[in-house]
Amino acid sequence: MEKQNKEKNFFAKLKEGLRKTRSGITSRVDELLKYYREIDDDFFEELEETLIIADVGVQTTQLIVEHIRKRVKDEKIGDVPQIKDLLKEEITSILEKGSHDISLKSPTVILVVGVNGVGKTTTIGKLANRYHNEGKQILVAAADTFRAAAGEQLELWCKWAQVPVIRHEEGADPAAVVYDAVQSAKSRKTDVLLCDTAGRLHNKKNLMNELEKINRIIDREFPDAHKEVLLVIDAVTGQNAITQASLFKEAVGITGIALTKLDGTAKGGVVIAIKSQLDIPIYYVGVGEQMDDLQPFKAKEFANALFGS
Ligand SMILES: Nc1nc2c(ncn2[C@@H]2O[C@H](COP(=O)(O)OP(=O)(O)O)[C@@H](O)[C@H]2O)c(=O)[nH]1
Ligand SMILES: [Mg+2]
Repeated sequence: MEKQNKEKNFFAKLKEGLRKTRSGITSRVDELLKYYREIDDDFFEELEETLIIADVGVQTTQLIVEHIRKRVKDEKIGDVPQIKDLLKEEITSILEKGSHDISLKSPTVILVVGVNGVGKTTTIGKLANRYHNEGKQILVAAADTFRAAAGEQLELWCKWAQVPVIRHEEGADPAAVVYDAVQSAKSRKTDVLLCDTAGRLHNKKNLMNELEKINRIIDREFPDAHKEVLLVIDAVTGQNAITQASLFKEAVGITGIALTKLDGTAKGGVVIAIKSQLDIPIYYVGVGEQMDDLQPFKAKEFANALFGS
């Protein structure tokens, strides 16, 4: 019963987090369905426009609309409201394709990367709390040593989550922090080591070199650990997120994505673009600034929250 309540709250929260996107996509689709008497070219054009405005991306929108057009023709669909079901099915199938959960077999190292301000530190705090509550031994490495404030912010989150942090002085070598954290994780029998990193993109080459070095240290010093590289992207940045992902993918090989700030945008359609254009699973979505505002991404649930069911 309690589990059921929790799941219900989860879904309500996701739905609330998607409020702006719902009014961007769903309300506009509903208007279209009311306005049009038949499914013609104008209808499809407006449907396309609606999806592009919600940041589903031109390429992905065309793919979706093409599929719907084909199904309308093949299945002789003439009933306008039925389009909503088709749309939901198409979106669900894109979101479901190749998706899987993060693997947390013990020990696991999660290297968290992404540009400045996307929500890396916040996401680590939320994850540390979630995994700690699941009974796992957690350790966090404060490898964003660029500003002292970054380490302080992380320490605060970890205090709330009641998990230990390895932290060096401001300006220290981030790879040395990770090195220390790995040794400590091995001796403490940590289940999950979460590594925060800096994201200063104005010095792209240095940042990528730094991340590659950290990545190598983890591989060399902790070969028995399962490794995940979690790319954090901010839904508000829209299509730019796709460019960021390609950049990080090349440098450190992303295994999964956490998409934050879905609550802050009407352009949450970017989830669909990301899933369709990058062959990377989405592990988590962020729908607010509080500790429990990070949810595992579930394709069906997400589509339901988007289209209301
Ligand atoms: N509304 C909202 N804000 C978020 C979310 N995730 C992070 N933030 C905010 O984004 C800002 C930057 O986060 P931070 O973790 O410092 O980013 P970092 O530079 O990547 O480490 C902070 O003000 C966070 O509270 C989210 O899912 N929703
Ligand atoms: Mg940070």
